[in-house]
Amino acid sequence: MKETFYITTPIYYPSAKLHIGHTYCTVATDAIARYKRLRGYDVMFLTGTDEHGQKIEEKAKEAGVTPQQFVDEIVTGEGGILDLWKLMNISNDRFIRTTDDYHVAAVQKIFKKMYDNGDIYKGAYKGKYCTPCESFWTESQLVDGKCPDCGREVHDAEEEAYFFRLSKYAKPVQELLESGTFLEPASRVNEMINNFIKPGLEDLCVSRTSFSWGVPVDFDPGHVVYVWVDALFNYATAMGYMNDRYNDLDKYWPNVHHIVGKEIVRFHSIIWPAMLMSVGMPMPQKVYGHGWLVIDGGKMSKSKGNVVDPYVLAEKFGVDALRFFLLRTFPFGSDGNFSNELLINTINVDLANSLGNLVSRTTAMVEKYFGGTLPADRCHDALDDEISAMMKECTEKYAGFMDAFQPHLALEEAFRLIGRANKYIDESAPWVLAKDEANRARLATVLYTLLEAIRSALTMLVPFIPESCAKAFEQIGADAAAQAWEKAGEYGVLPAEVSVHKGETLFPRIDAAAMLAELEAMQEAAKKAALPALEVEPLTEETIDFDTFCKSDLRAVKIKNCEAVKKSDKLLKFTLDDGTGTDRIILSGIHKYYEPDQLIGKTAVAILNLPPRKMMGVESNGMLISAVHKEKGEEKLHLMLIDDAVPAGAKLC
Ligand code: ME8
Repeated sequence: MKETFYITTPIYYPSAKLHIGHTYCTVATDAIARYKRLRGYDVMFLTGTDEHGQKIEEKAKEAGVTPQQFVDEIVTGEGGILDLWKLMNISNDRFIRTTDDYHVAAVQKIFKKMYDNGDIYKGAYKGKYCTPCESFWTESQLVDGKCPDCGREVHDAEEEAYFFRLSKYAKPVQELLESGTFLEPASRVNEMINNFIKPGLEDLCVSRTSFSWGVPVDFDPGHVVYVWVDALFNYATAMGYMNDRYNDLDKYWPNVHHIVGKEIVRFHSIIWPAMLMSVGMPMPQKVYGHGWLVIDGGKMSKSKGNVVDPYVLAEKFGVDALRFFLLRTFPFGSDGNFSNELLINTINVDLANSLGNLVSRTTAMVEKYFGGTLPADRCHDALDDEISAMMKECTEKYAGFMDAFQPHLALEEAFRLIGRANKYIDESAPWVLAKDEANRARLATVLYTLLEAIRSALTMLVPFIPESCAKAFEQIGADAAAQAWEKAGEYGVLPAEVSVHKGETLFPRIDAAAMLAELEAMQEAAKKAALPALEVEPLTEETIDFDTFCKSDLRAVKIKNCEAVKKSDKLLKFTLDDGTGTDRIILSGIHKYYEPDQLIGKTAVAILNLPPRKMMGVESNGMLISAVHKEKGEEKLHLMLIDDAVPAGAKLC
């Protein structure tokens, strides 16, 4: 029987569309799951969505739909989370939604079980609550008076609530954290112990009465289960814990590995083990806390105008290139600074130049010198032995890194081999060998060695760029048997008379300047789209008395003439009939909105008793009244024009 390997991503909040940072975790987990399948494991890869909680309830209200409708749209709607994972070629075996009936019923049973065994009790909660994070905090946990997780404002909250005896589990959880490799990277262990366990674990508030979008506590109507209790148990209910929908718990549970972002390590490495201890479940094998993708050191967001939409990036660069970039560039345990320049550079250097060129040069030479099929004659030398030794060494090291959840280091091994193979082309100079018939066996050997090195590298790259590898395997003539992991480090696997099939360019080189300009234009458009459609200035709160208002001499004026002021691109000079019989000159900075001819003959409104003001050498005596507002951030202006039946000089009051 195959050994099992169970791996999970966090289940995502469908409170908004996902950005490229969310994609990072799922792509990494996918690469590890694919690698384990390649190694022959019986893999269970679970992902899903975490659909309850106050934030979702509020967002649904704002959108004027029910919470269920709201989450359905983001999870299953067009361009939603399910579509995104399909697009990104995510190979999950199961998908759980916490609104699934079987999960809801199971969470009720789990809650009751912990209540019955005395680990959940009723009390009253007073504390600081962070709505976006749905977390209560104590005063001492706040950072500068704000939520320690997200840095946002918290507010006082009090409610009757159920509590989980987290304090009871402080010692066994600390022992678990200190033993072996339950939590990685190791730096996160000290963080958890020093920041959370040593200051003293307090019991955890595990029910809410202030909103209703959650799993109801069935023995106490009005209470809903705290979203994190509901969410964490997804990993078990999706395997059949406390339900009949699935029956895989015994098979997969002992080998469960949780991949999570750093900000939710606390939930997974302290609260989760404590609750599992309470219900008598074995501990997971591992929690791995990866870093964050940031932009200029800060969080990603659409309002910053960043193109962080994975749909856009996948369309521009290709799914495989995007998957590759995420895992090649950033050490998995640390934060990484995302930028479009880095993305383009990684694709050009690693995929277009190193890998793409190696495949296209090699297959082109097999076609050019041998019509596409190598002859069986061989003539080996020490360089071939070096490549073959490296295939073995790199694949072994790669496996060690993948097993340790270090995809960036594993990829380094694949590219060490690719780099060596490119150098081997220059050292062997096939184009020189091709000049002499006597070198035919040596030339065939050089090309065969190259095909073997490519095959070995592709086997390592399959979990990261599966579709491109399938095409490249076809191009180098590697059948399914030659793609097996067991053969990855072996030399001599392709048939001696292997045939290549030169195909499309795997990774076209990207014109960095043009692409950056295109992305920048998109960013600007996104920024604009995020601005409010219409903005008017808030009303002035300060009042003025009636007499003060009456001091403003507002009059109807006829526009007799209008012309642009020389050397000014803003100012228009108006000659006005104000009813006195003497022309009045007013300058107005509205040329951006009107051509002079448009306004001649119209009736406008002006305030006349302002002190004279000189602009561009011309004296202005008053001000024309306009209406101003903003549309998508852009200032709009309408000159106040009134009925032409109103005579010049009529007072407005
Ligand atoms: O936390 N870079 O859901 P979520 C890297 N529902 N990873 C990022 C990221 C970024 N910029 N932004 C978010 C939740 N993530 C809970 C999980 S599990 C029982 C419940 C990661 O949608 C984040 O670290 O807010 C987390 O691991 C995942 O995306 C889901 O975040």
